[in-house]
Amino acid sequence: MKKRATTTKEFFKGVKPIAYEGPDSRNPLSFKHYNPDELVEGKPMKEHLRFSVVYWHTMRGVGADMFGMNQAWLRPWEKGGNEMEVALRRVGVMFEFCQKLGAPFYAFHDRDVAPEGRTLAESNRNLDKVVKELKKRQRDTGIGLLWGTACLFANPRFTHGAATSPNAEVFAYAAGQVKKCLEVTHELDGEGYVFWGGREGYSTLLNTDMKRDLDHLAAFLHMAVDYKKKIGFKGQFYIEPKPKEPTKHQYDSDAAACLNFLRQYRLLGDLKLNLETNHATLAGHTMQHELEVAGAAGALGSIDANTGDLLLGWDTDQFPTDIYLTTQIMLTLLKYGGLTTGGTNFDAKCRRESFEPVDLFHAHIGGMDAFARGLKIAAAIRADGRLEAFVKDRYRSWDDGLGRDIEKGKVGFKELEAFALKLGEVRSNESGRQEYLENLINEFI
Ligand code: XLS
Ligand code: NI
Ligand code: NI
Repeated sequence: MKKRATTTKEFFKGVKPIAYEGPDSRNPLSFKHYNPDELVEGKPMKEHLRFSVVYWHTMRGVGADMFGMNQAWLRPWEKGGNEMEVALRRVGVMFEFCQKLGAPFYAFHDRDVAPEGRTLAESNRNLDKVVKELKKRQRDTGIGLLWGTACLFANPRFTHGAATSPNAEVFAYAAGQVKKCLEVTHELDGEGYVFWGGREGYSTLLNTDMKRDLDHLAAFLHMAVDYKKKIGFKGQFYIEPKPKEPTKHQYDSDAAACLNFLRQYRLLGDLKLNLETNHATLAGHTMQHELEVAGAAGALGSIDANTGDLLLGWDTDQFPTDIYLTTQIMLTLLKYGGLTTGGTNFDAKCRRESFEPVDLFHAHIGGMDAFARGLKIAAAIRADGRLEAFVKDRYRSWDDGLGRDIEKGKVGFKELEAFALKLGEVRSNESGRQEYLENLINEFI
């Protein structure tokens, strides 16, 4: 049998597989806290965290910003050959990176992995060629696809949105693109599929029929759900909230808005939420708030791990290094049973100034260590039990008597008025002890 010769060129020379060396190590290319097989609450860290590397920033980032739309970096592996040749070469780079990092998953947009052609048919053909290579590398390395998604925001045809474009032809084009991307995600055994409404919103209400836009967006998602069933794709669907940027307002503005939309259009059973820290803060919330909103609705699916900058007002997509943030995230994730189909997806990019390939390793290692610490700290807080006990005790008036009767729906306004009249005045209100609790958390950090 003739064996196909595989190119095993090494792109990150000088970087060995990143190993756990413990907190005393001074090696920047090692984990100080992320120890994949270490058990936390009886489960290996790697299964709690399910790290994922994104194609768009890590492979396709060029260091561009609003005042430098030009390509600030040209990675060594991007040099030489036509677009398709580079796309195929890049697959090897991506898998080498994930393998050396020890990331079990990756994620992509269709247009990150393969160049867009002159027609949808040509784009599909390009995609098929790269998918073959992706599939092969997945098989060779055991690295899996966390989720796929379609880029429905970069090409000028999507200037007015995709599913919410005022032009039905654009809707059709987007549907064709998502159909293909679902097939490809299925082919690659993706664990999920994400809908991020890049331009599904408006820049001015003067030219917008909001009701119609929302109906169209729901119709689009229903078609996707139908098609998913048709092809037998079992991955989880997610919707990713973001309030603005690139548009002034995006319909999927935050977790609560998404849940309301999904509920109104009877889609709640089919989609969970993929929550991103920088989107939460753009919406005026904390990431933990968004996770709690989703968790309470049984819709907590996956996270895009990054962070914004307090002094910059846009989606800067920085790598998360703040232990307080990762602790809060892990506290809520553990409370709701942890990640199952979802993962900790680094939708994050190096700063324009950090232009060397090795910076990609520093960035991901830092993010993984920050989450590992957050996980361990959250587990320690839970094992200690004081925080949970405090909250439970704060609500104790609901555990029996009056409170239990209210929760059970046994009493109405009439009975409660009678109770209040007899009571005269509420007997005691207790301190919320915010400062005490903040100190308590700091005991563990
Ligand atoms: C952009 C989004 C995007 C999605 C995938 O702000 O975070 O990267 O995660 O389309
Ligand atoms: Ni994202
Ligand atoms: Ni984002």
